[in-house]
Amino acid sequence: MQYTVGRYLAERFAQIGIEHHFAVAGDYNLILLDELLEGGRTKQVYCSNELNCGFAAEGYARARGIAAAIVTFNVGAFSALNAIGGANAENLPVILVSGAPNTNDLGSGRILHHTIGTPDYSYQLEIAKYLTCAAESIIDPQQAPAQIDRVIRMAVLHKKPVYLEIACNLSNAPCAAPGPIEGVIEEVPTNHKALSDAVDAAVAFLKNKKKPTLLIGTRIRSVKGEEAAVKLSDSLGCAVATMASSKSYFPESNPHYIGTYWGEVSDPGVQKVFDTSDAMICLGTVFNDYSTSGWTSEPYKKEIIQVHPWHVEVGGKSFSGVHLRDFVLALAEKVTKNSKALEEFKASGAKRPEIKAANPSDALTCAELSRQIQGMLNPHSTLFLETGDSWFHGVAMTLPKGARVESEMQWGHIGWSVPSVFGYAVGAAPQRQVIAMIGDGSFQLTAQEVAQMIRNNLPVIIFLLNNNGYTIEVKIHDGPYNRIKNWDYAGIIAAFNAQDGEGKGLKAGTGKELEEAIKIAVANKKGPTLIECALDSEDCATTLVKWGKLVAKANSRPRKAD
Ligand code: DPX
Ligand code: MG
Repeated sequence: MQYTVGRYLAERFAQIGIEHHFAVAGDYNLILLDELLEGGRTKQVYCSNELNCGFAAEGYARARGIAAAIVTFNVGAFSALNAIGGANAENLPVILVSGAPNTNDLGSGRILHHTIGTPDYSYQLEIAKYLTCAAESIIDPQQAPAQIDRVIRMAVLHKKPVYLEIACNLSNAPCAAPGPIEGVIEEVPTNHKALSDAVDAAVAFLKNKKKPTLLIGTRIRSVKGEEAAVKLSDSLGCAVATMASSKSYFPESNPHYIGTYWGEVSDPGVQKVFDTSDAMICLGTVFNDYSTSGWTSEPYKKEIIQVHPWHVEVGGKSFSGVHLRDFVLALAEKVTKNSKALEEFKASGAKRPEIKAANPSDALTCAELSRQIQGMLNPHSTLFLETGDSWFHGVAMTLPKGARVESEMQWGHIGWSVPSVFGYAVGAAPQRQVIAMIGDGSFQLTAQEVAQMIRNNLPVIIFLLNNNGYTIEVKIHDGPYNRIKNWDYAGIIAAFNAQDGEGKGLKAGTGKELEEAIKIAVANKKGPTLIECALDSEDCATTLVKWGKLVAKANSRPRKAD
């Protein structure tokens, strides 16, 4: 078979596990979409707009490890780039492919549609370079295979998004056939000298420490270090906590697990154990203003062992070329058991407060909503937590083994979860139960993507927390801008269904109504079910109020005098 640029790309997609790619059509990418389809090895899934297309790919990457989104020039790509920034922040390899001007127009001085009206079309590539770890413009079919392979390699190695633009007259241009995929995706091996020196330094650091602890951060997932962390905790016997953004990245059923470390809003008893630990081992952690509750807890200011995806810092020395997983496994072989932190935690008797069942006919509260969602979770559940009060309810839940949580706490784009949960459901195994907690304000940004869940018969269950506005913002800094126009959220599903959809829209105003709605949602396997949950606008997690005040204080620090 004669390969073309588009078919070469399709073949590479199939070889790296991209069984579906997400797309919005436009005249700069139509031939490319044809070529991708004709290869027949990757399916096309359509989105309502390019922001959603980028986030759908981001969600697919959460389920499958890598994803692709295909968009048109400027008008499409610029919307998608927001989601690509998110994929970068969240360490998810997404390949963004944009159709681009015809090669005959390059350097011609002509003005093209969808551009800002200058004859220089290079600005999209330049912007993409800031947001990705590799960006290429294909203007010659002969060079296309090497360019495509280079961006894929960078995405796989760095677990970050990449960008390709393909001149619209080149997608069907003949090019070389793809060689073995191994040469593109093979991992770089850890450097043995750096590894053994890093492990020796860590063992020396831990030697006279009284209370080691293990903290799990977001980057552990992208480098597949989760099982290694369990081994290290077994050898060390210490207490383990996850950060809020890494909930579910360490099994909560494991006897070493004590809860979420989130500064002042940590799970009961966890902050004390970690703040008094003299040897925190931080695996893939990222500390920002949100995760430190407005800089009120800054664990990285202590002496710690900081393990990044590809380098380790310990005892005042930095070791590059050491893969997180290799370091953790090698350290697990050498550490001495020290269960002091875990014993101290157990002796404190601290545990997550149990939520008591509400009177079934009382007005629904967010506590009752949390309790019922907690009751639904099983080993096959994945719970998406949208930015807002949902974070705090989800983080406080106890997860059965195998249950996963997805959130986007670094980028924090409200509306992320609707398209991301769509993309995730496209990529997830059929037995996965996909659930999302989404605030009313967030939903209004990207609601259209529920229509794509309907189109693809995906049984996603959405809990729409209708508290009449931006409650998290109310707690950070209130004003009239935190009130939003109410929608008939459950009612929109009928509009999206039109003549052939199988989505369901339900309303719950009491605990009893919620219980009934959940039963219907669980039984609906032919499409999404949205349960609109009526909540009082002041009703939110107590941790949100506490955290909101701390973040507000950090945001309003006066400028320091010169
Ligand atoms: C904003 C946020 O209704 O959730 O639980 O009521 O807060 P809660 P909602 O979804 O409201 C979300 C709202 C407006 N953040 O409280 S968190 C600012 C913001 C953002 N992302 C984008 N624009 C604005 N995070 C894209
Ligand atoms: Mg709200």
